[in-house]
Amino acid sequence: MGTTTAAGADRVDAVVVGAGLSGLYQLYRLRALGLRVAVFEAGEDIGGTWYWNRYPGARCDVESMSYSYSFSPELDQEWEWSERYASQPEILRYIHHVADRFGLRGDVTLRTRVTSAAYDGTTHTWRVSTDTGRTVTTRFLVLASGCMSAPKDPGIPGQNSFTGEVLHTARWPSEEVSFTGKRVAVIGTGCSGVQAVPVIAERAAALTVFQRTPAYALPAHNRPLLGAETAELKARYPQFRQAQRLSRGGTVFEPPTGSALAADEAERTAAYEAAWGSGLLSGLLRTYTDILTDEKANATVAEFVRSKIRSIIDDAETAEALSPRTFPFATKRPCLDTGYYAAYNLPHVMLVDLRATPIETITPRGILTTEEEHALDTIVFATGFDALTGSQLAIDIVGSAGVSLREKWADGPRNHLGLMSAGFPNLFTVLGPLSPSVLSNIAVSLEQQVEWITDCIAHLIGRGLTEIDATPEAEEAWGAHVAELADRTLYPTAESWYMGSNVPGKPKVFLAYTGGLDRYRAVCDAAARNGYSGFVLS
Ligand code: N01
Repeated sequence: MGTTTAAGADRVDAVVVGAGLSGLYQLYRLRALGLRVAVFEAGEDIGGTWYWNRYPGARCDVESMSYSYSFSPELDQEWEWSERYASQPEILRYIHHVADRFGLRGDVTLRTRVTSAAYDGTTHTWRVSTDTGRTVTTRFLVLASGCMSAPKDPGIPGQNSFTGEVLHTARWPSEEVSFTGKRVAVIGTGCSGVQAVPVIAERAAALTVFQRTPAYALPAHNRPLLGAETAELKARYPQFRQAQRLSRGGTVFEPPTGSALAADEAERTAAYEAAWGSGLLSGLLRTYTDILTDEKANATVAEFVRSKIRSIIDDAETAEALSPRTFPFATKRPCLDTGYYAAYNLPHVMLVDLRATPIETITPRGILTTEEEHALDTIVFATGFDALTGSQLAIDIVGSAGVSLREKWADGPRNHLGLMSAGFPNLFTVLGPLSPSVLSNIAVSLEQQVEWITDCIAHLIGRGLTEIDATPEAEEAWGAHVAELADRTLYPTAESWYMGSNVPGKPKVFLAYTGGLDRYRAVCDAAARNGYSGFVLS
């Protein structure tokens, strides 16, 4: 028998998986349609990415006044960001504020992981099951389970044998972790490792960083925000938000017009210096049109970053080991750092280059490389995620023909517009594969997708329809289009999580839409305007 609150009901109109930024906004929108919505969240609290990734130094790499919801002008005016780039605790406070302000918590069930979902074609409903034994029947199912939320198994021999403390940046405990007097290892030098290293270095007795592939890390130039500048932006927030929505990546900037190769060296260096000084993650990418499409143009930026690394690091051998040379600039996501390279000048911070001396095994006492055993008290895994598809495939989802999503996506994700996969009616994804998601300011992307999904559901309800499904033809065409656009760039040349290369056995497919959020929005809007072309409604 049904109950009155959606959180405890066994029959609802919509189930949303995940109570991060996407899931909470989806809840807000669907509730505004008058639907009964149940949100399931695996964490002990809301916040998603910003709940789980509470490692020291965790901070957003998009400016705080851009990386926030835009749907409420009142919220925009009342919330005060304290820093140019918000720290994890501040973003989590913001998410809590939003949940309270809009009364969202009541429909969220915490500590509950969705484990399976099966579609019943006779009743046009999903039967959703959780690890707490709940089963809920729903017409609509929205996966807002995150694009970087399934931590990757580091897959290092002996990793469970270590007797000291083991931490993962993406599963950081909520209680204080003390590094005082400890010998600490960080494995992994992607954005998480790059942010954590300088902060752990301040606290630990000794820090050893185990690096397999060096990253391109750019200075954040983070600083407190001045009241006058937030007031100035707030005065024109509506226009700013609109410009974000219409922009290519969800941040506002003047697009470049010229080729890096058409500029002479002095001109290029001046442009790169200005970009380096801007503290923007995409500053260098915005200098010229061909940084991501032309190897030679890209090489000029890559060498510029390496020259910066050499200028910061005292020891030439360490500087060289930290210099990325195996993939073009930005084909793996660059990192925004505060004091990362300078940390290696500290006497108690050491770099182990795993290309030269790979890890043989983790032992009860520490980490054994081909060269030596490093005795340790704490190991921090900053080894990344099974990105974009991981959180969806962690759920056993079975569609209308009895085929599972895992079977269907065995050779890579297939969907239309990154939103729906054929054979899985009424199942929508926010920030999923083959959408702009990770290549954009996700705060803007998620609003666009949530709003499209909400409008679609309203359209169905308004016309007394019960089902929407992507057509196999549209899905085929979308997959080919996404791949074709990616192939025009340098992205597929790198072994990256964008390509699924970081997870053994994962199909190597470029997982994001490179055409830009502006173009993507136009395609999605056109599909809706044309009566949801590429979809079958019944
Ligand atoms: O993960 P990563 P991340 N032995 O996959 C290494 C977002 N993010 O958590 O490159 C040894 O980038 C691996 O080496 P390699 C952002 O989108 C944003 O750091 O595979 N090393 C690599 O160095 C980012 O891109 C922020 O050779 C192993 C590292 O671990 C994404 O999340 C902050 C290994 C993993 O890097 C992922 O970042 C943090 C092994 N067995 C994250 N396995 C912001 O600033 C893996 N590695 C907002």
